[in-house]
Amino acid sequence: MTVRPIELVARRLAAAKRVAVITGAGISAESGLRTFRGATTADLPPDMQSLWKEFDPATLATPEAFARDPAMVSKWYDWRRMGCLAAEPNPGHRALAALQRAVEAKGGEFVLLTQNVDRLHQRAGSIGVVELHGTIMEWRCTTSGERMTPPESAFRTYPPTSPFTPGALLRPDVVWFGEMLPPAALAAAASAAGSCDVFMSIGTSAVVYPAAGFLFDAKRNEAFTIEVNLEATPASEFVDATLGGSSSAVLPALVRAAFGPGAMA
Ligand code: BJW
Repeated sequence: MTVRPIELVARRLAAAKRVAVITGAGISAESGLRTFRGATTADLPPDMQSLWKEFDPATLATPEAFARDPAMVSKWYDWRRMGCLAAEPNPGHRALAALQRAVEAKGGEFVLLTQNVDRLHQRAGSIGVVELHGTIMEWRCTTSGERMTPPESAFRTYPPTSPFTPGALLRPDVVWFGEMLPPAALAAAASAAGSCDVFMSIGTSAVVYPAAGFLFDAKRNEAFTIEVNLEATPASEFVDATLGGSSSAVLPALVRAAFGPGAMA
């Protein structure tokens, strides 16, 4: 009898003592948040249309873009922050929180690494999430580095000024291209990738480093590697199992197959 990939993966997950997961923008797509690559402009408000027509989102995620036009970049990030606040976690986020509970309930270790800045994993119940690219929910002073959580309404002016240092600005506490990832997050990710039995890569195009490299580190350490995505990525040919489809459908089915229907309750 042929074992379907989901059953094979479920068996591996159920047997694993240490599980590490990395997520990308795809897991939040069904919460209504846009991914970085392959985006369309149809659902954008009129004052943001030109931004997206003129720029690839990835080209706005640089310190150079912020230095050149802090008003435009901070407005774009604040618009995205409003979108994150309005979004709700979807069944994919909830399934990973359930997976963490199931693994930890049997004495195992679970680490969730995310490239996402939206905090939807935490709102779905995941604990100890490692934010590799920071979070849009906090902003920091461009001079002192002090952080704050802005109110749940848009800033009144762009760029927002820092309450910490006269004359300084606030910027989102995210990691832009060319910037270092938070050292503690990097260390946690390296440790998880180096010690897990199962490593899952979910909803990421697997092109941005160093995040994309953790799957290969895990594979070198003989972890069983799994990809969940709508499309093939540069990682696809290297993983041990591919679960094609939307993370909001695949992940709940996987958690039920591994730990029983009650695991998603
Ligand atoms: C679904 C789905 C559904 C849709 N279900 N799936 C080694 C080689 C080459 C270059 C480098 C390297 N090491 C470092 C670099 C440079 C650079 C880099 O990686 N460049 C490459 C792009 C070429 N990396 C960096 O600069 C990093 N810093 C660093 O390395 O510091 C040291 C250093 C300093 C100076 C010089 C050199 C080194 C920092 C990277 C920071 C990335 N920041 C961003 C923005 C964060 C803030 C923000 O949110 O705006 O992070 S860019 C953007 O891409 C964002 C994301 O986290 C990241 C990854 O994107 P992700 O999550 O994969 O999303 P998408 O849109 O790409 O893919 C979505 C996927 O979901 C698709 O596959 C869909 O099919 C799928 N999907 N719906 C399942 N329902």
